[in-house]
Amino acid sequence: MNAAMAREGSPSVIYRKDYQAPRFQVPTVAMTIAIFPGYTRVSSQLQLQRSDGSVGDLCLDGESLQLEAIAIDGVDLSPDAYDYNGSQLTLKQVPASCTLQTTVIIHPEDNTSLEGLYKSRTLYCTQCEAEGFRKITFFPDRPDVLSVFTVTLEADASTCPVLLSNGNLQSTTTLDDGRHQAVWHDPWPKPSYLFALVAGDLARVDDSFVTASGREVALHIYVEAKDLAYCDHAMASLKHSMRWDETVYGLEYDLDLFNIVAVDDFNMGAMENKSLNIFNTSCVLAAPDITTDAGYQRVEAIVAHEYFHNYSGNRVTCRDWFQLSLKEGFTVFRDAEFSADMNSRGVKRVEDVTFLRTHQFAEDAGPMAHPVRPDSFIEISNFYTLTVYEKGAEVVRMLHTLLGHDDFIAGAQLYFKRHDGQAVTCDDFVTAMADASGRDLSQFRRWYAQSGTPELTIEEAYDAAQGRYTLTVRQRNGDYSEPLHIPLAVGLLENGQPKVFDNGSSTVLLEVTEAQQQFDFDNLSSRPVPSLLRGFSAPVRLKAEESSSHLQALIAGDDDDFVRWDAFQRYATQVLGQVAAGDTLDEGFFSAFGSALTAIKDPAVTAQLLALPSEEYLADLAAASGGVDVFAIRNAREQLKLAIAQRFEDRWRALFADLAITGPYEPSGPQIGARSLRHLALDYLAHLPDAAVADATALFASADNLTDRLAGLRTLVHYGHREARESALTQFFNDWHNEALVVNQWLSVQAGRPAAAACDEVAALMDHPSFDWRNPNKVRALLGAFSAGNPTGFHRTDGAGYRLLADAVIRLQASNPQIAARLCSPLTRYRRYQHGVELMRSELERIGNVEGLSRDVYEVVDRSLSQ
Ligand code: B3K
Ligand code: ZN
Repeated sequence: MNAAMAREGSPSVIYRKDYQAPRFQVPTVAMTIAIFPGYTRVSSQLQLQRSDGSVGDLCLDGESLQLEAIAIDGVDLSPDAYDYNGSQLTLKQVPASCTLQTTVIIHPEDNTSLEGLYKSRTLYCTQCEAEGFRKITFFPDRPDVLSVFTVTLEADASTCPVLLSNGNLQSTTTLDDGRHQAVWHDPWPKPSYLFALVAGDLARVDDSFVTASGREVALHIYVEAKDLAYCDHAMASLKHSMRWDETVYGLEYDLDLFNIVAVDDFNMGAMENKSLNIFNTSCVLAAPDITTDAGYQRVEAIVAHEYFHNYSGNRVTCRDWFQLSLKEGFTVFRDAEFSADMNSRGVKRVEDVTFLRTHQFAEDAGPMAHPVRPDSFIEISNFYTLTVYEKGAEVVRMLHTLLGHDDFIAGAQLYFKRHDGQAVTCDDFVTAMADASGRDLSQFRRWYAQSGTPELTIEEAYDAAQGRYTLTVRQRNGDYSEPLHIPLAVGLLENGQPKVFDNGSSTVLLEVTEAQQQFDFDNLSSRPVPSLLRGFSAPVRLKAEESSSHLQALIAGDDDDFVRWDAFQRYATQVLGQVAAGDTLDEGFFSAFGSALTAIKDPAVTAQLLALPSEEYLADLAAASGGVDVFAIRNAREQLKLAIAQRFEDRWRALFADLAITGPYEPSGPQIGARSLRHLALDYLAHLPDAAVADATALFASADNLTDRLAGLRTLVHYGHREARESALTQFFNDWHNEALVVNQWLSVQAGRPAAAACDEVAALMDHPSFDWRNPNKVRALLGAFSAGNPTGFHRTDGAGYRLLADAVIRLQASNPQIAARLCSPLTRYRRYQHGVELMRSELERIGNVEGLSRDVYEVVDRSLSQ
């Protein structure tokens, strides 16, 4: 514990090892939720059954509820029969089987945490995962209590004509005083975190889907009337997801209605509430002028992700929140495979690996490092992390790789069948995989328990006389001594060509299970070049031979998209080192670059190949070897970009001209690929003095879609002179100020300008009428983009960037603790930098000293200061 923060009443730590099964079950719940201006009355009837059949105390969660009435089996309780301390309600001597009735008042209008029932603009909506239901009513608010819910909603009919909850609509009734009521019943038992309601004035898009067995499911997307034209892409994505889950996993939707509702103020992307998914508008609305290419793909992926949760999460849920990756890791794996099937598999894999290596690896090396299945937490909201989601998905992917597709699907089907309607653990998931495949996965389970990124060192040897090639593999797992079970997919290039193995493929799977292990390959007449970790078969840091000849051979001849891309990244990283050291640059790199630039098969692949490693990724590499100097990283990267722009200026110009799309905008693979390479060309050209201003201005002015318009704007703002920058920004805002999602992009482009002055501009934008502290999208677009995506601005040497962020965290920590805690993370990694360490630390201390600091922020700050 950090001394500065140790104080009385510090939030307590919850441990996985302390798990106890619930004492009471709640088979059914009936709730009436009556919404009035300024307050809402919630009456609940819980059917309670004590698991061991005895009489005893009952403890229910309830956060800041105003209790109006409480009764058991219709008899009001006297004040000495219960105790409510503001977060827990304790009832004495409760019968083994009874009905508890409570009535409470809550105030959604004042709920700025966006957890529980709250108001987003004119709309009432809920977010209950993980522990928001306790802000609505008294309940055992834990995922292993599953109940059948019947929900009666009441509200004013003119302001809230739409009343939605989970399951099927049973009845609607007109009441007195212009009010009305709807009754919803969800036949599937579910934990409280999947409860949802929506009340407001919404328009709706209708469609339907016929399941494999011939049932018709009504599909509705609810949005504000002004957004009705923006729902087609989400609807198409939903239907594709439903079909895909039937085809690949044999899973059919299990109700006759599926609703999606879009809300403006939302802490994350979306939420998988049973049959009533609630989405951040940014993850559901799509149209060429308001959505980028990446945005279209994100909508598709998130719609799929939430839909897939209907089985991986809802039908089979988590026993406790330590098991979060059970549903999240698995569902991210499922949505990634869906996106790979819908679009380009190789491109998707490289995108995901880039994201993981840049952000999850950094998390795993920082103060918030934790295993995929954490052992303890103070606030569960802090553990919706890249480790639980993305590394968790990699762990599931490794199972898929080790078992093969058919056995993996058999394992998944066994898991869904065996545990339908249950709340289970990550161990149960692996057991189903082991049982279905007959594989021993006992060592594999360590992936769930050990934090940090494993390091795999591979050495090679060739015995020409025997024709034998040997790979020696060593694994290191930080402080852990027990080796992991690592699938290592390998290929060999013989004379520049991928060798075809006895299995008929150019890949063999090696299973690394020991700290050090050797693998022999025989009958090789010449020394091969190894193609390692094909498809990024395990989430590890790979250390292997990196001579230019090796890298060149892989770039020229390998047939694995990931390995070719990774070889380019390694090569570029080496050359960036040469730039930084003032050494002569490796000509081989430029010739590999030139070849890739002339022989283009798939522009999307080429664009990924020829984009230099990001500053953030380079920072992660530097952190592992002596400390990060963000300015040195940027300088080297900009210099190399200039060199590349100069050498290939003609080619970049030709590409910029040739890749222009003449037809109407489509978010299709070929168009997205062409645009991404074209924008890369513009980005390189922008490094030539003033050369790209005309191109960027023309692109900005003539664009018929946001992707092009934003590429033009970003180039002008990041590389143009002041006049060009300001006039483009003014025009963009004037044209799009009515589209909130587009304004977010406008904020992000400015927050990302790589200059010390960006800090002052961000400060000024916080006072701009379009900025809104209550709206997480705005906070992320401005402060998130600045602190996590603009190293030059954020790390400016006078510490103003750190101060700005700390001020924002302090301002938000009480009103929206979740967003405040997330916002902190760029400060928490202060130890990895060569500069600014003390400045960052003192800002963290300033946050830590705030009186009554929220649990969320406390945990993040305390962990970073006491690391
Ligand atoms: N399950 C939700 C995340 C809830 C976050 C709560 N703090 C969205 C998702 O992963 O699908
Ligand atoms: Zn999820």
